[in-house]
Amino acid sequence: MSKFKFSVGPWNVAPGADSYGPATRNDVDFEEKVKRFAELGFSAVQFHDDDAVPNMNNLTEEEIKAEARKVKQILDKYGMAAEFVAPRLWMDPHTIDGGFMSTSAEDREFAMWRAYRSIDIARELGCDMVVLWLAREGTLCAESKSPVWATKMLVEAINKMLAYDPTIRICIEPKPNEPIDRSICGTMGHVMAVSAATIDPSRVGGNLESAHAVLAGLDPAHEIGFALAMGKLMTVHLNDQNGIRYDQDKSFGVENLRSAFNQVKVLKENGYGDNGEYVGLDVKAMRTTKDEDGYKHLENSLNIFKALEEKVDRFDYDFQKKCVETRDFEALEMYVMELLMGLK
Ligand code: 3MF
Ligand code: MG
Repeated sequence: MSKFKFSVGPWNVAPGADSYGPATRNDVDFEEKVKRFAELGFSAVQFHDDDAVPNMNNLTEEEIKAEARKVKQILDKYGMAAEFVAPRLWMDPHTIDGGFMSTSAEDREFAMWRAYRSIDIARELGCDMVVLWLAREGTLCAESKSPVWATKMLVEAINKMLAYDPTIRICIEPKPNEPIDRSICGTMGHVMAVSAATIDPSRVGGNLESAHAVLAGLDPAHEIGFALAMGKLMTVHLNDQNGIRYDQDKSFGVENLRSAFNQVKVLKENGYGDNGEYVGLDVKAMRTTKDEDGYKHLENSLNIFKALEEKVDRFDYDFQKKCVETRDFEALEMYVMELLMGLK
Protein backbone atom coordinates (compact mmCIF):
# COMPACT_ATOMS: atom_id res chain seq x y z
CA MET A 1 0.00 0.00 0.00
CA SER A 2 1.50 3.27 -1.10
CA LYS A 3 1.90 6.05 1.44
CA PHE A 4 1.51 8.62 -1.32
CA LYS A 5 -1.39 10.28 -3.17
CA PHE A 6 -1.00 10.62 -6.92
CA SER A 7 -2.00 13.31 -9.40
CA VAL A 8 -2.01 13.70 -13.17
CA GLY A 9 -2.96 16.24 -15.84
CA PRO A 10 -5.39 15.59 -18.70
CA TRP A 11 -2.56 16.24 -21.21
CA ASN A 12 -1.00 12.93 -20.08
CA VAL A 13 -3.63 11.23 -22.23
CA ALA A 14 -3.12 12.71 -25.69
CA PRO A 15 -3.63 11.71 -29.33
CA GLY A 16 0.10 11.28 -30.09
CA ALA A 17 0.81 14.11 -32.52
CA ASP A 18 4.40 15.40 -32.52
CA SER A 19 6.31 18.13 -34.37
CA TYR A 20 6.76 15.81 -37.35
CA GLY A 21 3.45 14.06 -37.68
CA PRO A 22 -0.26 14.08 -36.95
CA ALA A 23 -2.26 12.34 -34.24
CA THR A 24 -2.29 8.54 -34.06
CA ARG A 25 -5.07 8.16 -31.50
CA ASN A 26 -8.53 9.65 -30.95
CA ASP A 27 -9.18 12.52 -28.57
CA VAL A 28 -10.64 11.50 -25.24
CA ASP A 29 -13.39 13.47 -23.55
CA PHE A 30 -12.33 15.29 -20.33
CA GLU A 31 -14.88 13.57 -18.10
CA GLU A 32 -13.88 10.16 -19.42
CA LYS A 33 -10.26 10.95 -18.50
CA VAL A 34 -11.22 11.97 -14.97
CA LYS A 35 -13.22 8.77 -14.57
CA ARG A 36 -10.30 6.62 -15.74
CA PHE A 37 -7.80 8.55 -13.58
CA ALA A 38 -9.96 7.80 -10.53
CA GLU A 39 -10.19 4.13 -11.48
CA LEU A 40 -6.41 3.95 -11.86
CA GLY A 41 -5.96 5.21 -8.30
CA PHE A 42 -5.19 8.90 -8.81
CA SER A 43 -6.55 11.33 -6.19
CA ALA A 44 -6.13 14.66 -7.97
CA VAL A 45 -6.13 16.28 -11.41
CA GLN A 46 -3.67 18.96 -12.55
CA PHE A 47 -4.94 21.63 -14.91
CA HIS A 48 -3.85 24.15 -17.44
CA ASP A 49 -6.16 27.15 -17.22
CA ASP A 50 -7.71 26.28 -20.59
CA ASP A 51 -7.97 22.56 -19.75
CA ALA A 52 -10.51 23.73 -17.18
CA VAL A 53 -11.98 26.59 -19.23
CA PRO A 54 -11.45 26.13 -22.97
CA ASN A 55 -11.74 29.27 -25.05
CA MET A 56 -11.21 31.41 -21.96
CA ASN A 57 -9.80 34.40 -23.87
CA ASN A 58 -13.29 35.08 -25.17
CA LEU A 59 -15.03 34.88 -21.80
CA THR A 60 -15.53 37.41 -19.02
CA GLU A 61 -14.06 36.89 -15.59
CA GLU A 62 -17.43 35.79 -14.23
CA GLU A 63 -18.05 33.43 -17.16
CA ILE A 64 -14.63 31.86 -16.55
CA LYS A 65 -15.46 31.23 -12.90
CA ALA A 66 -18.84 29.75 -13.85
CA GLU A 67 -17.17 27.34 -16.31
CA ALA A 68 -14.65 26.35 -13.63
CA ARG A 69 -17.48 25.54 -11.24
CA LYS A 70 -18.85 23.05 -13.81
CA VAL A 71 -15.44 21.33 -13.87
CA LYS A 72 -15.45 21.17 -10.07
CA GLN A 73 -18.73 19.25 -10.29
CA ILE A 74 -17.12 16.68 -12.56
CA LEU A 75 -14.21 16.31 -10.11
CA ASP A 76 -16.62 15.91 -7.21
CA LYS A 77 -18.61 13.26 -9.08
CA TYR A 78 -15.50 11.05 -9.23
CA GLY A 79 -14.11 11.97 -5.80
CA MET A 80 -11.13 13.78 -7.30
CA ALA A 81 -9.40 16.93 -6.06
CA ALA A 82 -7.69 19.61 -8.16
CA GLU A 83 -3.99 20.00 -7.45
CA PHE A 84 -3.03 23.13 -9.38
CA VAL A 85 -3.79 25.38 -12.33
CA ALA A 86 -1.07 26.45 -14.78
CA PRO A 87 -1.54 29.32 -17.24
CA ARG A 88 -0.86 27.89 -20.69
CA LEU A 89 1.18 30.79 -22.03
CA TRP A 90 2.89 29.03 -24.90
CA MET A 91 0.01 28.36 -27.31
CA ASP A 92 -1.35 31.85 -27.67
CA PRO A 93 -0.63 34.40 -30.42
CA HIS A 94 -0.17 36.94 -27.57
CA THR A 95 2.81 35.07 -26.15
CA ILE A 96 4.89 34.20 -29.22
CA ASP A 97 7.90 35.85 -27.57
CA GLY A 98 7.05 34.82 -24.01
CA GLY A 99 4.57 36.07 -21.42
CA PHE A 100 5.87 37.65 -18.21
CA MET A 101 9.19 38.36 -19.92
CA SER A 102 7.88 39.35 -23.32
CA THR A 103 9.39 42.53 -24.72
CA SER A 104 5.84 43.63 -25.62
CA ALA A 105 4.08 45.41 -22.75
CA GLU A 106 0.72 44.35 -24.17
CA ASP A 107 1.74 40.69 -24.17
CA ARG A 108 3.03 40.97 -20.60
CA GLU A 109 -0.35 42.36 -19.61
CA PHE A 110 -2.09 39.46 -21.33
CA ALA A 111 0.16 37.02 -19.44
CA MET A 112 -0.82 38.64 -16.14
CA TRP A 113 -4.49 38.43 -17.12
CA ARG A 114 -4.08 34.68 -17.66
CA ALA A 115 -2.18 34.34 -14.38
CA TYR A 116 -4.95 36.12 -12.44
CA ARG A 117 -7.59 34.03 -14.20
CA SER A 118 -5.60 30.89 -13.32
CA ILE A 119 -5.77 31.94 -9.66
CA ASP A 120 -9.55 32.50 -10.00
CA ILE A 121 -9.96 29.07 -11.61
CA ALA A 122 -7.81 27.43 -8.91
CA ARG A 123 -10.05 28.93 -6.24
CA GLU A 124 -13.20 27.66 -7.96
CA LEU A 125 -11.65 24.20 -8.25
CA GLY A 126 -10.77 24.26 -4.54
CA CYS A 127 -6.98 24.47 -4.77
CA ASP A 128 -4.39 27.06 -3.75
CA MET A 129 -1.56 26.49 -6.19
CA VAL A 130 -0.58 27.95 -9.55
CA VAL A 131 2.22 26.24 -11.48
CA LEU A 132 4.37 28.27 -13.83
CA TRP A 133 6.05 26.26 -16.55
CA LEU A 134 7.89 29.14 -18.23
CA ALA A 135 7.86 27.59 -21.69
CA ARG A 136 8.77 30.56 -23.88
CA GLU A 137 10.45 32.69 -21.23
CA GLY A 138 14.04 33.12 -22.36
CA THR A 139 15.67 33.68 -25.71
CA LEU A 140 15.84 32.13 -29.15
CA CYS A 141 18.25 34.88 -30.20
CA ALA A 142 20.57 35.44 -27.24
CA GLU A 143 20.91 39.19 -27.83
CA SER A 144 17.15 39.77 -28.09
CA LYS A 145 16.54 40.12 -24.36
CA SER A 146 18.60 40.94 -21.31
CA PRO A 147 18.64 38.02 -18.87
CA VAL A 148 18.90 40.54 -16.02
CA TRP A 149 15.77 42.39 -17.11
CA ALA A 150 13.92 39.12 -17.84
CA THR A 151 14.69 37.68 -14.40
CA LYS A 152 13.45 40.88 -12.74
CA MET A 153 10.26 40.73 -14.82
CA LEU A 154 9.62 37.23 -13.51
CA VAL A 155 9.98 38.33 -9.90
CA GLU A 156 7.68 41.29 -10.57
CA ALA A 157 5.03 39.07 -12.16
CA ILE A 158 5.12 36.62 -9.25
CA ASN A 159 4.86 39.50 -6.75
CA LYS A 160 1.70 40.67 -8.53
CA MET A 161 0.20 37.15 -8.26
CA LEU A 162 1.08 36.97 -4.55
CA ALA A 163 -0.54 40.35 -4.00
CA TYR A 164 -3.65 39.46 -6.03
CA ASP A 165 -4.47 36.57 -3.68
CA PRO A 166 -2.99 36.60 -0.17
CA THR A 167 -2.90 32.80 0.22
CA ILE A 168 -2.17 31.54 -3.30
CA ARG A 169 1.07 29.55 -3.69
CA ILE A 170 3.19 29.94 -6.81
CA CYS A 171 5.13 26.90 -7.93
CA ILE A 172 7.74 27.24 -10.68
CA GLU A 173 8.44 24.18 -12.85
CA PRO A 174 12.01 24.81 -14.04
CA LYS A 175 13.28 23.62 -17.41
CA PRO A 176 16.58 24.64 -19.01
CA ASN A 177 15.42 24.70 -22.64
CA GLU A 178 12.72 23.59 -25.12
CA PRO A 179 10.81 25.16 -26.69
CA ILE A 180 13.07 28.10 -25.82
CA ASP A 181 16.82 27.91 -26.50
CA ARG A 182 18.08 29.51 -23.29
CA SER A 183 15.56 29.67 -20.47
CA ILE A 184 15.65 32.11 -17.57
CA CYS A 185 14.75 29.78 -14.73
CA GLY A 186 16.30 26.41 -15.58
CA THR A 187 16.88 24.51 -12.33
CA MET A 188 15.71 24.23 -8.73
CA GLY A 189 18.58 26.52 -7.76
CA HIS A 190 17.12 29.23 -9.97
CA VAL A 191 13.68 28.64 -8.48
CA MET A 192 14.98 29.03 -4.93
CA ALA A 193 16.74 32.26 -5.83
CA VAL A 194 13.65 33.69 -7.52
CA SER A 195 11.55 32.62 -4.52
CA ALA A 196 13.90 34.43 -2.13
CA ALA A 197 13.62 37.61 -4.20
CA THR A 198 9.80 37.80 -3.99
CA ILE A 199 7.66 39.58 -1.41
CA ASP A 200 6.67 36.24 0.22
CA PRO A 201 9.22 33.44 -0.29
CA SER A 202 7.15 31.08 1.88
CA ARG A 203 4.54 31.00 -0.91
CA VAL A 204 6.90 30.46 -3.83
CA GLY A 205 8.39 27.03 -4.46
CA GLY A 206 9.09 24.48 -7.14
CA ASN A 207 7.81 21.52 -9.13
CA LEU A 208 10.66 19.22 -10.03
CA GLU A 209 10.20 17.28 -13.25
CA SER A 210 12.62 14.36 -13.63
CA ALA A 211 13.09 14.88 -17.39
CA HIS A 212 13.75 18.61 -16.96
CA ALA A 213 16.52 17.89 -14.43
CA VAL A 214 18.11 15.39 -16.83
CA LEU A 215 17.93 18.00 -19.63
CA ALA A 216 19.85 20.36 -17.31
CA GLY A 217 22.47 17.62 -16.82
CA LEU A 218 21.41 17.19 -13.18
CA ASP A 219 20.26 14.29 -11.03
CA PRO A 220 16.48 14.53 -10.40
CA ALA A 221 16.85 13.02 -6.90
CA HIS A 222 19.36 15.70 -5.93
CA GLU A 223 17.16 18.45 -7.35
CA ILE A 224 14.26 17.05 -5.30
CA GLY A 225 16.53 16.85 -2.27
CA PHE A 226 17.70 20.45 -2.68
CA ALA A 227 14.12 21.78 -2.83
CA LEU A 228 13.11 19.58 0.13
CA ALA A 229 16.02 20.94 2.18
CA MET A 230 14.70 24.45 1.53
CA GLY A 231 11.14 23.41 2.43
CA LYS A 232 9.98 24.40 -1.03
CA LEU A 233 9.10 21.24 -2.95
CA MET A 234 5.44 21.92 -3.68
CA THR A 235 4.92 19.11 -6.19
CA VAL A 236 6.80 16.81 -8.58
CA HIS A 237 6.44 15.75 -12.19
CA LEU A 238 7.90 12.28 -12.23
CA ASN A 239 8.81 10.74 -15.58
CA ASP A 240 11.98 9.61 -17.35
CA GLN A 241 14.29 10.82 -20.07
CA ASN A 242 16.98 9.21 -22.21
CA GLY A 243 19.82 11.69 -22.01
CA ILE A 244 20.05 15.24 -23.27
CA ARG A 245 17.71 15.46 -26.26
CA TYR A 246 14.10 16.53 -26.86
CA ASP A 247 11.85 16.32 -23.80
CA GLN A 248 10.54 12.76 -23.79
CA ASP A 249 8.22 12.44 -20.78
CA LYS A 250 8.78 8.68 -20.69
CA SER A 251 7.08 6.49 -18.11
CA PHE A 252 8.66 6.81 -14.68
CA GLY A 253 11.71 4.60 -14.23
CA VAL A 254 11.86 3.04 -17.68
CA GLU A 255 15.22 4.59 -18.65
CA ASN A 256 17.13 4.83 -15.38
CA LEU A 257 15.76 2.60 -12.65
CA ARG A 258 18.46 3.53 -10.14
CA SER A 259 17.69 7.21 -10.57
CA ALA A 260 13.97 6.49 -10.20
CA PHE A 261 14.69 4.49 -7.02
CA ASN A 262 16.62 7.43 -5.59
CA GLN A 263 13.78 9.83 -6.41
CA VAL A 264 11.30 7.64 -4.53
CA LYS A 265 13.84 7.20 -1.72
CA VAL A 266 14.46 10.90 -1.17
CA LEU A 267 10.72 11.64 -1.22
CA LYS A 268 9.96 8.89 1.26
CA GLU A 269 12.85 9.57 3.63
CA ASN A 270 11.90 13.23 3.94
CA GLY A 271 8.18 13.01 4.63
CA TYR A 272 7.08 14.28 1.23
CA GLY A 273 3.29 14.10 1.17
CA ASP A 274 2.85 14.72 4.91
CA ASN A 275 1.57 18.23 4.17
CA GLY A 276 -0.76 17.07 1.42
CA GLU A 277 1.73 17.12 -1.45
CA TYR A 278 0.91 14.83 -4.37
CA VAL A 279 3.21 12.63 -6.39
CA GLY A 280 2.45 14.02 -9.82
CA LEU A 281 3.16 12.28 -13.10
CA ASP A 282 3.96 14.04 -16.37
CA VAL A 283 4.22 11.16 -18.82
CA LYS A 284 3.41 10.69 -22.48
CA ALA A 285 2.27 7.57 -24.29
CA MET A 286 4.49 6.54 -27.21
CA ARG A 287 3.18 7.69 -30.57
CA THR A 288 2.88 4.03 -31.61
CA THR A 289 0.50 3.28 -28.73
CA LYS A 290 -3.01 2.23 -29.77
CA ASP A 291 -6.23 3.83 -28.53
CA GLU A 292 -7.05 0.98 -26.17
CA ASP A 293 -3.66 1.34 -24.50
CA GLY A 294 -3.83 5.11 -24.05
CA TYR A 295 -3.50 4.87 -20.24
CA LYS A 296 -0.88 2.12 -20.06
CA HIS A 297 2.02 4.55 -19.54
CA LEU A 298 0.20 5.92 -16.49
CA GLU A 299 -0.46 2.46 -15.11
CA ASN A 300 3.16 1.46 -15.73
CA SER A 301 4.49 4.60 -14.05
CA LEU A 302 2.32 4.03 -10.98
CA ASN A 303 3.29 0.37 -10.78
CA ILE A 304 6.99 1.15 -11.11
CA PHE A 305 6.73 3.89 -8.46
CA LYS A 306 4.96 1.55 -6.04
CA ALA A 307 7.40 -1.31 -6.67
CA LEU A 308 10.27 1.10 -5.94
CA GLU A 309 8.51 2.23 -2.77
CA GLU A 310 8.70 -1.39 -1.60
CA LYS A 311 12.40 -1.48 -2.46
CA VAL A 312 12.92 1.67 -0.40
CA ASP A 313 11.06 0.03 2.52
CA ARG A 314 13.42 -2.94 2.31
CA PHE A 315 16.54 -0.76 2.01
CA ASP A 316 19.04 -1.96 4.64
CA TYR A 317 20.08 1.24 6.42
CA ASP A 318 22.29 -0.70 8.87
CA PHE A 319 24.25 -2.14 5.99
CA GLN A 320 24.45 1.29 4.37
CA LYS A 321 25.81 2.75 7.63
CA LYS A 322 28.43 0.01 7.86
CA CYS A 323 29.53 0.60 4.27
CA VAL A 324 29.80 4.34 4.89
CA GLU A 325 31.84 3.76 8.06
CA THR A 326 34.27 1.46 6.29
CA ARG A 327 34.08 3.60 3.15
CA ASP A 328 33.15 0.47 1.18
CA PHE A 329 31.07 2.19 -1.46
CA GLU A 330 31.68 -0.65 -3.93
CA ALA A 331 29.75 -2.93 -1.56
CA LEU A 332 27.00 -0.34 -1.10
CA GLU A 333 26.63 0.17 -4.85
CA MET A 334 26.46 -3.59 -5.48
CA TYR A 335 23.88 -3.91 -2.72
CA VAL A 336 21.69 -1.30 -4.46
CA MET A 337 22.11 -3.10 -7.80
CA GLU A 338 21.16 -6.45 -6.25
CA LEU A 339 18.18 -4.87 -4.53
CA LEU A 340 16.97 -3.42 -7.86
CA MET A 341 17.66 -6.67 -9.75
CA GLY A 342 15.60 -8.64 -7.24
CA LEU A 343 18.61 -10.53 -5.91
CA LYS A 344 18.18 -9.13 -2.39
C1 3MF B 1 6.68 20.68 -20.42
C2 3MF B 1 5.94 20.36 -19.20
C3 3MF B 1 4.54 20.91 -19.12
C4 3MF B 1 4.13 21.30 -17.71
C5 3MF B 1 2.68 21.68 -17.63
C6 3MF B 1 2.23 22.07 -16.25
C7 3MF B 1 2.93 20.32 -20.75
O1 3MF B 1 7.94 20.17 -20.44
O2 3MF B 1 6.43 19.65 -18.35
O3 3MF B 1 3.67 19.94 -19.65
O4 3MF B 1 4.36 20.27 -16.81
O5 3MF B 1 2.46 22.71 -18.49
O6 3MF B 1 2.73 23.28 -15.90
MG1 MG C 1 5.92 18.90 -16.47
